[in-house]
Amino acid sequence: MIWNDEFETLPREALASLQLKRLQQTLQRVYASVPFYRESFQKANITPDSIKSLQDMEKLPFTLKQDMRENYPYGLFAAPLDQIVRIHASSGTTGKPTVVGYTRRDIKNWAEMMARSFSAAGAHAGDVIHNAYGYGLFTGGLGAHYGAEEIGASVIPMSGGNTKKQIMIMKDFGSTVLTCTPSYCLFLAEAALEEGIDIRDLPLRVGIHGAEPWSEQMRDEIEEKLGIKAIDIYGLSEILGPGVGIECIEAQNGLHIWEDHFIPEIIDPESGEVLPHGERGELVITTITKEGIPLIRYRTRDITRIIPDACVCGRTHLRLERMSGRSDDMLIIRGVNVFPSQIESLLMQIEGVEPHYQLLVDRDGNLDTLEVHVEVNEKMFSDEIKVLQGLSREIRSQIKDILGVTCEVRLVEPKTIARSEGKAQRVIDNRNKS
Ligand code: DLL
Repeated sequence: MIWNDEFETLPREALASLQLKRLQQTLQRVYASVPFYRESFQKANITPDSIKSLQDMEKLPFTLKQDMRENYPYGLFAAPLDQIVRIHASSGTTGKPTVVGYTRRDIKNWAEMMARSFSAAGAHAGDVIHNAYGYGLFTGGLGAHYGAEEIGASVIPMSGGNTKKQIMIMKDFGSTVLTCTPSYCLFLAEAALEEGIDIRDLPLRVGIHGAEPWSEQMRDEIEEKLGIKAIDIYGLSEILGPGVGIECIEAQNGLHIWEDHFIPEIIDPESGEVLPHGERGELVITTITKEGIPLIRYRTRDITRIIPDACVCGRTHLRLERMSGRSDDMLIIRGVNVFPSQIESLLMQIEGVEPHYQLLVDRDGNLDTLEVHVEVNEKMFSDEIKVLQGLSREIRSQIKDILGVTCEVRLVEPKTIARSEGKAQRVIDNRNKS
């Protein structure tokens, strides 16, 4: 179902003129109230009035995560604190977290975008939404919560953790929609089986998964193991939180990005040049309705492409292809660029392998080494050593043939790779540690 017919199916031309109007208002706002933007526009020799068309956007400087860190905590806010009603933060791997603030209207818009997202995934009033995204500074829990309430569903604010209880509640309360990271979803299914519960027998119908990269093969695995439709949802705290974009259940092919609130661009991450629709590169987003912390041409580091074709669902908003990784997650192993998602896709196509893996990168002298730890299923594990050796040789040679990098493969027992209640840690890179 389409939640907001008027805006979600706006003809492209009307959408573009709405975007331009809102972009110009946003530029005026940040120029007037955020010293960082006034300075960066001045350096680029522009004022908000220089932007007369959407094409002119290329003149605007990029905003980086680093800029948010340097203006920690409130330096990029475009509204005074007495108008900020919520603060979230994302913990980076290094240093201080990135802080974002929402005005009352921002929260309303976010709930609306999450309501659109739930509807696109096929959820509606009457659904019992089991929300296992973490509540707290992380945007996942509260972001999904407000959207679930907006559509009139009954939301269970589970948050992450306490897996046994999650399973009991899911069964007893008759949850029909599950929201959590894709890796935690598989963990839940596995833990349920240990309790003698097959999630396929429960009323659960849809899973809405995001916050970390996952592959089409992992989707198949989730849909098979839980007996549900698994929908990809994208977002990042700097821009909003969950609900920047989502797949529609009709196509399950590309994530509609809510273009009346955001302008997406794809750039070459090396040169910064804008790429035409269809080409893969780094996603850059400009917010055009946010008041608390509007961001101009924010470099997400996420790699995707714009799918320019119209979608069968009738929404006119552009679709982004499933994120294929982050430009800063790209591993360079002996000069070869490798995205963890490529290894995941490859592993998931091999019989006997479970969707739990970890990549260990290290250095031996001057040489990078890659070790792929991957779980095999019970059946495979009980097989003869010869069979296991054959399997590990097959994985090794596929990685070599397809990605061009030599690695060691270690097959490990089922359930030995650490499970996460939030984002899975797929890569351990020890190269920079002495
Ligand atoms: O992860 C917000 C969110 C919560 C999205 C719940 C979806 C569901 P951050 O913690 O700021 O925000 O992390 C944002 O996570 O830049 C991507 O690299 C990654 N990411 C988020 N969704 C997806 C996805 C939330 N569907 C960062 N596929 C982003 C791949 C994703 N990566």
